[in-house]
Amino acid sequence: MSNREKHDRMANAIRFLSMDAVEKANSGHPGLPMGAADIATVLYTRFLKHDPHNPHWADRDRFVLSAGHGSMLLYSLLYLTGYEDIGIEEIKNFRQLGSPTAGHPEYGHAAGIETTTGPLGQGFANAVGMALAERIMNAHYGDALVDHRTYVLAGDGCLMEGVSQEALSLAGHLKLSKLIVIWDDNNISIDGPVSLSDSTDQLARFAASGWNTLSCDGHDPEAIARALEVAQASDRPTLIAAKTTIGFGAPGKAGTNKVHGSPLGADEIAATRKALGWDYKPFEVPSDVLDAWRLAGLNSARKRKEWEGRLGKVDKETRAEFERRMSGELPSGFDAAIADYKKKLVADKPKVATRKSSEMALEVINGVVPETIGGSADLSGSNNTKTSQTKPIAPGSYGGRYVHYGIREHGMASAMNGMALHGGVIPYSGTFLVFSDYARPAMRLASLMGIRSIFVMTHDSIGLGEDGPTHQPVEQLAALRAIPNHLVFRPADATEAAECWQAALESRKAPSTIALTRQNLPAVRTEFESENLSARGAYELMAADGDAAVTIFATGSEVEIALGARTLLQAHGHPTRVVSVPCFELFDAQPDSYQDAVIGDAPIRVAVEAGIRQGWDRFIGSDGLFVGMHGFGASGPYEALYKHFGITAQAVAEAAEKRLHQAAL
Ligand SMILES: Cc1ncc(C[n+]2csc(CCOP(=O)(O)OP(=O)(O)O)c2C)c(N)n1
Repeated sequence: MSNREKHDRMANAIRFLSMDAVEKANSGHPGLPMGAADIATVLYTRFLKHDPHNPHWADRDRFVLSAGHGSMLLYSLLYLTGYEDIGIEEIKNFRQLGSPTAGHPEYGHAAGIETTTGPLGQGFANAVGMALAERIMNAHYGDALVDHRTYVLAGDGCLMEGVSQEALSLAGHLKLSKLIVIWDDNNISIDGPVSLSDSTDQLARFAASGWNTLSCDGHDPEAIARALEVAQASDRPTLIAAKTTIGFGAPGKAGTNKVHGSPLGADEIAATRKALGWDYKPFEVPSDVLDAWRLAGLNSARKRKEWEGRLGKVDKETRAEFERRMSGELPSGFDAAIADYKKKLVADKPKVATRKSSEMALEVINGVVPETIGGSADLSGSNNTKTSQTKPIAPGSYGGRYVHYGIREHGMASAMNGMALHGGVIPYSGTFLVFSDYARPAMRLASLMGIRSIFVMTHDSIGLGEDGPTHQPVEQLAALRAIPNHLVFRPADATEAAECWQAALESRKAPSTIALTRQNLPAVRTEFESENLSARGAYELMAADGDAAVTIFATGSEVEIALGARTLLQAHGHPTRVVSVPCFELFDAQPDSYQDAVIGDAPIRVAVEAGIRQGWDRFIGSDGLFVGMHGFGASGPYEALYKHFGITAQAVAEAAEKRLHQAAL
């Protein structure tokens, strides 16, 4: 059999597994796997450095199927090359409940799925973060331990999404030369030809941002291999436009949108079997083809062993540190450093904005956790994400610890996810809380994947003042709290800021948002507590003098207001307790007995937060009092705004007293 015949049979195995699995599930996307089968076969048999039997090998190449709807392409590859998690039963159970072969690839379902994809463009932007993390780790550990590539298969949809522009311009700027994006250039999307909606010269667009750009016939294995070889030698990231026919091989539907996202149907499948000379039953991969694939799966085993040899030869300390970083464990000195710092804070009682408190905490953290990589979407001075340890990362120079992401919130958040997925680094980066809306699709995916991306969101309320309602978040805290598995922190002072950072870093399976103020706040925690009280989600900050008539719940900058209201109420003979609520999600994770005790049984419950009410009924009940925002903010000095919107100690005390009087009638 000629090499070409062998290649064709191997690629056809992907095509038939994909069309048969989609047919059996009666849903899915056969077009992309059929069209991109030649590209994938060349990549996985001749280029990708991976070891299906040691799938978590740190120095493996990463492959990202950005066009996640073509999930059967990835599942076929994992099965064929011998990944244990995906056997033929899993292929047959495509899209069934509980099967790792979900509708779109989901991180954590099976080894070899490097990220969750489906929302178009995300995978591409994740890959930029993976490629950056690789360079950062390489700068620390050298070629002997870290020297791998990141490959992406992207569709027209990925390239049309706005996030692709942010991702590609960042990658081009940073000269991430080990990033290779293969564009499945088939000119078809769901509505029909791409020409219905787009006429961009993609190669020119990428070239304009400093990419190496190539084109090839995506059905010619040698042409694909040549393009990949050129890409590997590039000093810039590479885009390969691989011309393909969607649904390649299906006589009646190839090249049309009919094959994009629905089963081909029995007749068309039979015709495709005939056209491609595939005389096998559904899900049957002939032994010569399966053997060839399994053999290809062993291609890099030697490289992996050599790498292990090199790892064994580096000094013990470096090796232990490399392994610790890749495992995601925090260094042993972390807790002690936070404890010492908290002691200092209760002595100093700094009156600073929590964005400054966050910077102060980061100064301590970055001193003991060398893998944190900071950044900002062009708001470094406002987000306070820079510390003395975080020198900038620059094109071709990756030894620093700070990424100037530019004004690219979405690309930033998605790249951070890629960095977290890559491992060895812990990404944190910031923008204004109101612009979390621009980053939200990636923040949601971080939650779905359960990864440790830490989003620093400053200017967290009307407290930012004069920039006005375009910049004043109102619904963003509630909106972020609505994302499952997302820790939303809003610390009240420097001690809580340190505790929230500690909890965020310790949260290995959920991302965090840390919402921080622009305005100064007094220290509300004045006694040293070794326990991380903020990690309880909510705790009694100040007890009532006597049986509580009122409980006031507050977060962040409004804790000061709650304490002021408590003073007023107590002066009027109403014992009042104050509960600080730095994180709803962590509170919900506490035992019922703890939650009941914190919520308490005071007859009047009030919540104060300079945002909308949504979510607060869980603390105050539907008949509770809420002092906060009921619409958009306004431009003005922040003290005037708090008065204007009625978020003051006076207003809280008056509302509670009114209720107390009503109750007494
Ligand atoms: C953000 C986002 N918007 C919309 C979709 C729905 N969608 C899935 S595939 C697709 C068309 C993609 O076209 P292309 O990338 O060319 O894939 P192909 O048709 O070649 O399979 C769309 C609109 C999505 N998955 N993600």
